[in-house]
Amino acid sequence: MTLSRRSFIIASAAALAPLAMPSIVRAGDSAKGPFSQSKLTYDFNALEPHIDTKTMATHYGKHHAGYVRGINKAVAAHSELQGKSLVEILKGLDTAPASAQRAIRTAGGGHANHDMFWSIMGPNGGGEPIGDLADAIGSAFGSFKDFKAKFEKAGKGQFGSGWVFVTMEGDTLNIVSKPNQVSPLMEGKPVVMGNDVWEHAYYLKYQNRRGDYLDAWWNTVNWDAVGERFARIKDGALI
Ligand code: MN3
Repeated sequence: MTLSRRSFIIASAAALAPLAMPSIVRAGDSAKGPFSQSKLTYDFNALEPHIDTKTMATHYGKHHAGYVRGINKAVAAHSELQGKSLVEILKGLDTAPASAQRAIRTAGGGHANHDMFWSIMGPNGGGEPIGDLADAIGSAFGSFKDFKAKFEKAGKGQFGSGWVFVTMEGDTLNIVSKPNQVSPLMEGKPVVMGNDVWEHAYYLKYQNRRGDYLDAWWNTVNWDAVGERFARIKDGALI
């Protein structure tokens, strides 16, 4: 085998590796810290057919990894941010050094939003919430069906890139959409759950049909994981 042929095979194997990875995925090249991607607890193909494998691999491995690099770079360049948690950094956006605010708003928000997003999905998703979370959804929105309709409407109505979130405001759940990578944590509001409505989250499979993606996405939601977040938020955690 020639050297170039051998190099080609090695390069090809490396290019395919993300798709063939086992359930625990390494955090990419964000090892310099302080922040790193939470490891996925499922394979890139685990959310098929609702979210396709290639979208998952690119979204986790490229988009999210880029946000982590961006916030780590901002922390390295600003001693005022060092030693703080991501939530503290996001909450302190308005008082952060002016030269760091753009990175916090985009990369910092992007890291928090995506870590939340991966954590509330899974291969056995779908169905309905139970217990306290179901009760809170009922009191805030009337019914689970009404909640879903309102969430999808907010996701569809977000012009351009952004997110739709369920936040906790006082004792009540609320649905808000935000542009780009803005996080409700920047206003001190905890995020119970959320869906990414950037085109990179769905375009390969759904093209311009954001509504179809929003509708299919419910099949990926791990309500146990959302319920755990809700319980932690009720206990006072800002996540
Ligand atoms: Mn995204």
